Amino acid sequence: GKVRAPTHIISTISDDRGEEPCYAGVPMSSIIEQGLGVGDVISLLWFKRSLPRYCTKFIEICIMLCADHGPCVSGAHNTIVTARAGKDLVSSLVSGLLTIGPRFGGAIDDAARYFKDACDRSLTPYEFVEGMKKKGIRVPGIGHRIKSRDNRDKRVELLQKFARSNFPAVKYMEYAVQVETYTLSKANNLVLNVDGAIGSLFLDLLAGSGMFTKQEIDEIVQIGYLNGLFVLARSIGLIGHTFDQKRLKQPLYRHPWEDVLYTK
Ligand code: Q5B
Repeated sequence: GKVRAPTHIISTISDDRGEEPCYAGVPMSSIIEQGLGVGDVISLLWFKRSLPRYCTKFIEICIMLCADHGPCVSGAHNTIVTARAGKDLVSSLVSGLLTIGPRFGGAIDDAARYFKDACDRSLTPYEFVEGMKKKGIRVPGIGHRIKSRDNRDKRVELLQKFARSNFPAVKYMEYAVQVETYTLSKANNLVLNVDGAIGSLFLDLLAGSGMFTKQEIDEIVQIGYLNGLFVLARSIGLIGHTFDQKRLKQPLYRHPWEDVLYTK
């Protein structure tokens, strides 16, 4: 009989062996002919299924809203410094991407994990936030350097507005808002930030779309797919910052002495 040589790689998301590439079994021509967008491509390649239009639209809104947030944030700053050091596009991009983590942009997965656990266990916002404090963990998805109660993050409002009009349910988002109400009673800048809004709303997308089993949702949250949204989105801005610095022929960056506290 036929003997199948063992393979070194298993892959389940795409196939380029036929006449045209297929994403999760869907041929490229079908993706183009149906007029699908990047949200659909993400659905196929990350989630291995076609999601309803409101879900793919939500994904696209996340990408658009997180594409950039000015030159002063950690990622853009690193990219600008690297581009000005004469490095190439990929080096400038990855130096910015490497700042994405628990404090900057990479709190989406943890926000989803902690909000899901707390909401599923019916913890009150007080029990949840104070429990986190006892463990010495900052609530992921809460807090911002420049956004506050009086200077709300428009991106969060836009995401919430879209979800309220298009999602079947927004249970996790409402929970995150209750948590925000409690944290705002402690300090003005402890708002629900863009990471927290995406994390909680993606839980609602996963739970409410009827496209995922409970086990699949747990796996997505446990593996941590959602920071990928910020990484992908912010790459657009970081690439833009690289081109901007090159176009402006900016010289090598050196931080001014006056802005360093030299101390023993
Ligand atoms: N406190 C974001 O802190 C920041 C607390 C908290 C409980 C919290 C902080 C934080 C969780 C991680 C998170 C995503 C570091 C942020 C993003 C994308 C971005 C960025 C941009 C873009 C800001 C002052 C006091 C202290 C703290 C307490 C602070 N956060 N307590 N839970 N979550 N959040 N990151 O202002 O008693 O004085 O010791 O880690 O969700 O990254 O635009 O910039 O698009 O690019 O530096 O929007 O909130 O405040 O560190 O001085 O803390 O508040 O314990 O209390 P700050 P700190 P105490 S969105």
